[in-house]
This record gives sequence, C-alpha cells and structure tokens, in this order.
Amino acid sequence: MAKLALITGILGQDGPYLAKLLLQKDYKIYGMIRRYSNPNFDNLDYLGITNNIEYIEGDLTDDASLINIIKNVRPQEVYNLAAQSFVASSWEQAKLTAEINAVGVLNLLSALKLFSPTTRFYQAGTSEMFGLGNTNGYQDENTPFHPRSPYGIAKVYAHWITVNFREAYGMFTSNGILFNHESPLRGIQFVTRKVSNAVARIKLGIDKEIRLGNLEPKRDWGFAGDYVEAMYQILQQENPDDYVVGTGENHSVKDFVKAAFKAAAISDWEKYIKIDPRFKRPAEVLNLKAKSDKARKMLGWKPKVSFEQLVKMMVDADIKRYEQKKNP
Ligand code: NAP
Ligand code: G4F
Repeated sequence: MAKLALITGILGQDGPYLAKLLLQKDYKIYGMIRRYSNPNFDNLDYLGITNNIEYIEGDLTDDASLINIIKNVRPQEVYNLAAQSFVASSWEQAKLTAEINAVGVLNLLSALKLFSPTTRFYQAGTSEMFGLGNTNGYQDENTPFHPRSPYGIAKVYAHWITVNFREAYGMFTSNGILFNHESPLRGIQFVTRKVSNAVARIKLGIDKEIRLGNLEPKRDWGFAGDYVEAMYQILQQENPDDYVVGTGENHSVKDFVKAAFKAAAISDWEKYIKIDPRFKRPAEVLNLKAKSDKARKMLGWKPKVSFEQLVKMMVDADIKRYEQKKNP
C-alpha cells in the first residue's frame, strides 16, 4: 500500500520539489492549500505534477480545518512547510507571522496528538533562528538561537514546541534547521530570485537597474531540490531528532549579484545596482554558515548543486521564461 503524506505549503517553493520526490517513491500526496480567490499552481505546473496530488483546503491558523484533515486523511507523514516565510514582511505583519509560524504549528501538532499520534511530523525550521548566534563562525545543532526578526522568533517557538511534543508525548516530531535554499521556483521577493529575474530582464533589454538593500550579508545558499532529500530522510530515521542542513559555504549578496551577471555574460555589473534603503532591514543577520556534520553522517545527506551551478540555473530559467513569453 502507498504511504500517505500530507504536505502543507504545497504551492510554495519546497512543496513541489518534496512532492515530486515523494511521488517518485510511490507516496500518495495530500497537499493542503488555503482558500484563495485565484490559487497559483505555477510551481507544481513547472515540475509537471499538478494533477498527481490530492488537494485539501486548510489553514494553519484555523485549527478546526486541521483537525478535519488529520481525522480524514490520517497520513503516515506530515511535512509542515507552510509559513509566512518572507523575513522582511515579518516586521510589517508580526502578529500574523506569529499566528501562522508559531501558533499554527501548535495547532497542527495538537490535531495530530488527538487524532493521529503515531504520524511522523517534520517541522520546517530555519537558520534565521540562529540570527546572531554562532560557534566559531558557523552554526550547528548546539549553537544558541538569537533570532533577529519576528519571523525568526516565531520559528524558535515552532522549534521548541516540536521538541516538546516529542519529549512530553513521545511523538515522532523532528526539526530540519535548513539554511537558505533557492531554485527557479523561489518567490520573486527573495534576493536570489529578485536578482536572477532582474539580470534576465537587463540581458533582454527590458530593464536597466536592480534596486537592492544591504549587499554585505552572507548566506549559505543551496539548491532546494537537494534540501527536500534531507526532509524525507529526517522522517525515515529510527528516532525523531533535529538536524542542521546547509552546504557549509557562504557568500555575500554582492557575490550572488556578481555571479548572476557573470552567468548572463554581462561584465559591468556595478552600473546596474542601485542601493535603496527601502530594502534594508531594521535588524540584519550578517553571517549564516552551516556545519551539517550530523545530517551528513546520520542522513547520508550532501548537497549536489554548487553555488555557481545554482546561480546559473536560476538566471537561465528566468531568461527562458521571458523568451517563451515573447514566442509562446
Ligand atoms: P514559500 O515558498 O513561501 O511557501 C510557503 C507556503 O506556505 C505557501 O505555499 C503559502 O501558501 C503557505 N502558507 C502560508 N501561510 C499559510 C497558512 N496560514 N496556512 C496554510 N498555508 C500557508 O516557502 P518555502 O521557501 O517553500 O519554504 C518552506 C518552509 O521552509 C517555510 O516554512 C519556510 O519558512 C521554511 N524555510 C525555508 C527556507 C528557504 O530558504 N526556502 C529555509 C529555511 C526554512 P500560499 O501559496 O497560499 O501563499
Ligand atoms: O533572500 P532573503 O529575503 O532571505 P532571508 O532573509 O535570508 O530568508 C530566507 O532564508 C531563511 C533561511 O535562513 C528562511 F527561513 C526564510 O524563510 C527565507 O527563505 O534575504 C537574504 C539577504 C538578507 O540579508 C537581506 O537583507 O539579502 C539581503 N537583501 C539585500 N537586498 C535583500 C535585498 N533581500 C531581499 N529580499 N530583497 C532585497 O532587495
């Protein structure tokens, strides 16, 4: 019999990559989507799997909807990828961010405890929880959290409530603490996709500049398609646990910009960059670099796509999108 998995956040970046991986392993996938006047299936279409998923309506902030889903589906595995995931918006909508990213996780865990306590649960944790925290310049499972945004703070609650359901009720609840991962499916507001999209537009003569905030922060950027393998492995372990997942290499936003222009064969990149204070953050995270020895050892996980390959993949995909629009 096929294993049943519920994925929340199925329409985002990671949801489609994870769904594709689980479909290859013969899972039946339930994808939770919020009520929208016009839902956007573009990312699932991009991977060609829109019709291979059963959609169910629910919202992390609506606990009755979660109870109904868990009671009716009784999945063996739940991957909680849903979140208000844009750090910058978490200052503008701090309460909503807390309701979705913190209390929403409690709602889902409570529904599981009541109606399907043996389900294995994956929580999408983040390197933003570390914020200023570091151990000799990197972050691992023992590095203290010092989040710098309402987003990071809400995710710290989600992390510890996931640990607590494991310790208090003996449930199989695990955290993946994933560092930034990107792809052609990345939301357009995030800096990598904003840059790859803008470089494609400059290359094709549509735009003349990119407006950015702080170019100095460093991120440990990997490919989302690699990271969903770690999510899957985390739920296949004998025991629930928490894992840091990242490449171990970091680059500044400026490095990403330079690499993106290089991928499009444009040499004079500086003339296209305008610094715009609107994109600077009230509190910044300057240095994220994963030490994911535990994931490599226990999950057998390692990234396959390099930084340069990732940047080129994203720029090429955006150029292709615009060319296809011109010649549909
Ligand atoms: P994403 O593209 O922003 O996708 C998030 C999804 O969550 C969207 O499909 C969104 O639905 C859904 N969602 C938002 N609020 C919801 C609610 N109240 N109820 C139900 N669904 C809701 O994020 P992602 O990049 O795929 O990331 C997946 C998860 O990993 C997130 O939890 C994120 O915080 C975490 N994470 C991401 C990274 C990264 O670098 N990508 C790193 C560490 C952790 P709509 O489509 O309806 O808006
Ligand atoms: O691409 P970003 O918006 O991603 P950020 O804040 O690192 O968060 C992402 O990764 C987290 C994991 O560490 C996830 F949990 C989270 O959900 C999300 O996926 O910004 C990256 C850096 C920041 O330092 C930001 O200040 O880029 C800097 N930046 C500079 N100019 C900009 C811009 N970011 C954006 N979005 N737009 C700019 O114009």
